[in-house]
Amino acid sequence: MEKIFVTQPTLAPLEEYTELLKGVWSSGIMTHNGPLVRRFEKEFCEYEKVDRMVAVVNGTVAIQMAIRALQLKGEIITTPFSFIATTSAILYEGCTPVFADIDPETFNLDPAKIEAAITPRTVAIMPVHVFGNPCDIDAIDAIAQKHHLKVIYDAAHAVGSTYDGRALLSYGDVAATSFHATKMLNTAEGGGCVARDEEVDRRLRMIRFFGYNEAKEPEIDGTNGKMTEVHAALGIANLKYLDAALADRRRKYAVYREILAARGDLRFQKLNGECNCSYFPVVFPTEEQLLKAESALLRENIVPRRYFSPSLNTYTAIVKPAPMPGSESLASRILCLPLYFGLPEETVVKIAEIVGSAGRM
Ligand code: T4K
Repeated sequence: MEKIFVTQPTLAPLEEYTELLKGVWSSGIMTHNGPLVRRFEKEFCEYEKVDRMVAVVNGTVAIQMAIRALQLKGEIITTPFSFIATTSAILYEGCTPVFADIDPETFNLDPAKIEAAITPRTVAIMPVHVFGNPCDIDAIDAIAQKHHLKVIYDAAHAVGSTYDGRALLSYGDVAATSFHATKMLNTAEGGGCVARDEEVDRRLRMIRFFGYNEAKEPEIDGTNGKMTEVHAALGIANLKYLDAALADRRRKYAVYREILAARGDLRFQKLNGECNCSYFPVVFPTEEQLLKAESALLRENIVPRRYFSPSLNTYTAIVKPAPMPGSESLASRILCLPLYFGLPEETVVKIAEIVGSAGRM
């Protein structure tokens, strides 16, 4: 029996990708902000209706570059319920991550907890739109304005989500997204920064290219964050299928919800806007019940994932210990079920039925 993984990349037909590669082969332009990178940026902006996007090597570097472009030095308030990259990017840029706890309903940072974590050293807030679910943007904006803080959204999961009729990526001083193979839109490895300000966008473009300005003089301490033409070609090809992938995930998400709601003791993420439904997280009453459901799925060769466990504040080799009861409790009880374009609907039903009947008290 073939294994069913938590996700699979959404890929355009191979011929559509190779067609784009013909131009790369004939021109020999592989990288350095070539025509396909520029085209990917343009088409992505048109799709998301954002003014600008800087395509980079991956989502982690996108966050690092956002911190650098905003010239931040100090404490950045962030969520403990995320992938390690959110915290490690802050540390990598020489800043200090300070955790605030989450809203257990939306899984996103709780604005009240953000405000309580502010100190004289706080320079920014870095919330995550967890699983593509919009953060409480209005409350976060109000706190940022009141305390003169920058906001970088870790928008790794946010492509295709909207809030108040606008792309989720359009919010924040910078929104840093990921085009990793497992994301809604993929370039195999890749990421992007959407900056509100033209000047920040200019700095991002310099940082991506060793810190060089238009005259090829180093104006800023940069890095090599360039996306290649081969990766951009994949992004262009896959972008055409994003609408279909979004509709497909939303349909399967609804099927999961309907079947699993019947079990009565499971909780689901409270959505705060138009979520892309890129993941299907389900919260069990106890970790023991989660483990029973996970074992039942694994016996059928179905591989769910415990995103995000453990809670990042428990990684005390890299962060200062600080209890985060809301995040720790959620992290111990949450399981993401397989959800991707091409996953047959009868498999969704089968998975939901296994979880629906596994280890109920
Ligand atoms: N911020 C947040 C909130 C994030 O979630 C992430 C990344 C980042 C920042 C940083 O963005 P990047 O620097 O990665 O662009 C995965 C991804 O590696 C990672 O991108 C993602 N978040 C994280 C949540 O999940 P793993 O350890 O789960 O990956 P892996 O290899 O176990 O893949 C999961 C499943 O996907 C596999 O079971 C099969 C399938 N898969 C995977 C790959 C790599 C494929 O079908 N094809 C593939 O090529 O981390």
